[in-house]
Amino acid sequence: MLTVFSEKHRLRDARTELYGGLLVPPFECPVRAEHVLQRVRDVGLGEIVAPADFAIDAVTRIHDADFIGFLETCWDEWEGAGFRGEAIATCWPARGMQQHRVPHHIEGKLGHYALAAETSICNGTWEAARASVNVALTAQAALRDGAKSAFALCRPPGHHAAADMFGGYCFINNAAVAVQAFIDQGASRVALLDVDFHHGNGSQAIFYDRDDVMFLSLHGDPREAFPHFLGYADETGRGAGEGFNHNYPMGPGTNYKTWAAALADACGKISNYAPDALVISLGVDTFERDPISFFKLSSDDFKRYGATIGGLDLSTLFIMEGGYAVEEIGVNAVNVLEGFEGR
Ligand code: OKP
Ligand code: ZN
Repeated sequence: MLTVFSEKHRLRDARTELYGGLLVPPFECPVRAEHVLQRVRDVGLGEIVAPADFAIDAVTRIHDADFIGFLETCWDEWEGAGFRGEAIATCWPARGMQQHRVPHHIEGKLGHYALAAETSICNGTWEAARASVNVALTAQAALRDGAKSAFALCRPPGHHAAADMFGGYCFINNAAVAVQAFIDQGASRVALLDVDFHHGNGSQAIFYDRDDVMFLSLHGDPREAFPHFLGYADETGRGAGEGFNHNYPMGPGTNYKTWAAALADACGKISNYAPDALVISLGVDTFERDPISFFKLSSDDFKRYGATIGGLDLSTLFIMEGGYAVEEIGVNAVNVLEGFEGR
């Protein structure tokens, strides 16, 4: 399987994450992608290529132009305002306040566009996010050109990013942009299956009203896990999209047996939908030793479920999302790809 990777991911190297009331080194760090790349090499998964440059238009098919403008200039505006740390949102348009007026001051803009406070914006964040979506689009183009599968080794991740919101370590929704590219190239239906530990709130929101994209997510119950305010089982879609959104929230300690049963159910729905392409939001933070998650999958389980996804026999694009047990992230992510290939 082809892997697409950009060294520009290293430009996303924040010093701080707000965690438990402390500013700690971010869980979402550059070495994650390097370990995955090393494992791709070690097992000889296939060719590794750098991304092509895509016009921003593919991104603004999903994201609002003003939000993209904000990401581009946020760091300069923050520095220009005289702040000395990294850019962190500290106030929001909470209940009863104005949701739709975008403030002029960067502090207000951050609150308008952020969904959470853990994700600091620093110099280089925009360039890395831009490269990450180019990775996704390059892998997508390989499928358009006839490849049966491809691996977009994206970093930073994307599935929490909505049309006009960043957070949860995500800025541009790489998977959503790739899904839209398939549709724009003529696909009638695309399935987006999110196996990251966290609910893909951004992806869900982006496609919630649509029947040409089925979104399915297996994740930690939002009552117990980030992003806390979306991802319940009764969120099934809206309008034309009713019945095309499927959430599988699961509780603390969920083991492979339970998780795999949810995956089997999701795969049945994907099969019936008969999509022209399948996009996988591949987070491996379902791992038993992940430092911020509570599922109990072993490294072998990743190979097992890769085979299950392979059994769908669909054109499949893997998009890297989370996974914070950095020593094991390479084995776990590539196990999914090897399982998919029947290795
Ligand atoms: C990004 B991705 C944990 C707080 C978690 C943010 C998690 C973002 C995960 N106590 N805060 O879905 O892997
Ligand atoms: Zn995650």
